[in-house]
Amino acid sequence: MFEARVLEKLKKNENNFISGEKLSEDLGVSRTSVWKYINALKDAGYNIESVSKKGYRLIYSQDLLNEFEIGYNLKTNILGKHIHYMETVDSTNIYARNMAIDGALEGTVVIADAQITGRGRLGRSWSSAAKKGIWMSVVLRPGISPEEVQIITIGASVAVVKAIFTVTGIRAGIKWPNDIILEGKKLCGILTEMNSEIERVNFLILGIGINVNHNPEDFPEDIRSIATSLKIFSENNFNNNVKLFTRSDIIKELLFELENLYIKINKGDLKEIIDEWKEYSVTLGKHVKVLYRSAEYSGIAEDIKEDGRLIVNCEDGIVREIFSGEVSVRGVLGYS
Ligand code: BT5
Repeated sequence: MFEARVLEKLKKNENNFISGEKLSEDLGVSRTSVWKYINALKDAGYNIESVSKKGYRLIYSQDLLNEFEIGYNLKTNILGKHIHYMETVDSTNIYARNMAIDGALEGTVVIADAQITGRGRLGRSWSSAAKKGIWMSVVLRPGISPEEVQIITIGASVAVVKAIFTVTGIRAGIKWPNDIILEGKKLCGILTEMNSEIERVNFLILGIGINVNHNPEDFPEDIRSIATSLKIFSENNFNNNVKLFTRSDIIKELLFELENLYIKINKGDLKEIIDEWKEYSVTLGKHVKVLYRSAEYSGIAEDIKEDGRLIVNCEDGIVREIFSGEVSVRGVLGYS
């Protein structure tokens, strides 16, 4: 049995011993129960030392993911108040959608250590290696119309970049509409799926995949040259023995940033989101190639509108407004 109260006591005393007697007194349970709880925590992956006459101590347990780790010191009021963690799932987006249909509260977070059939946009797949990344979906019920949904993806990409910077000091860029990139390679993808009526959004599933602790060989061969992780970037740039990043720290900061975003969207404060997006954009001002159905245009990406449309001044003299989902954009020189 996973007992959060025991874990909390051990965490507050991390690296110091706390006696079984004190734990049993503080928690009002028997010494045998304490012993069982400790064993359950060890089974869940925590590194706990037990020494007779001294008691138990938690030794730094690297990058464990579970409801407790995400909920501990979480700074949000709406997002992440309900967390559903699984070791493995087909896709967190599918799971979250089913929970939302069954009435899951807004802000419910579904997260897994591994996805078997992680999904990208337009039927593409998302590689989700076990324990290497953040594979997470959030149930949202915003008061917006279906045409406005694009702003959620735009804003979420800003939230991802800010959260990664706060926790790791690494500054990623945003490639329109929803790719987060580092050194021209994809670090994170966002998939927003909607359940709506004609004028009203019932709920949104905001799915976010971030590559965190991958080594190059953790990616399938066909995407190894276009994908990167925070660990790969750090090894390339800081030239040291990079420790693993703690995914729960990034998740907590991300939920905090997403909540700020969500509050702005519900207030209709879209300009600020777009301005921040522009600050992190690696697309604006670049020569891009737009593939739309069977046609192809080249031009300069000049601006982004409040509804998320990209304005491209094309070489044939026409200024086109591009919606995501209709096109894919690639810099003519390389991926970014
Ligand atoms: C995306 O699609 O970028 C959206 C990815 C969303 C993934 C999250 S994980 C949690 C949630 N649950 C899900 O099932 N999905 C969401 P798109 O723009 O279509 O990009 C997909 C393309 O990116 C693939 O065709 C590959 O080329 C590439 N790709 C696949 N896995 C990748 C990875 N781990 N890192 C970088 N690139 C990847």
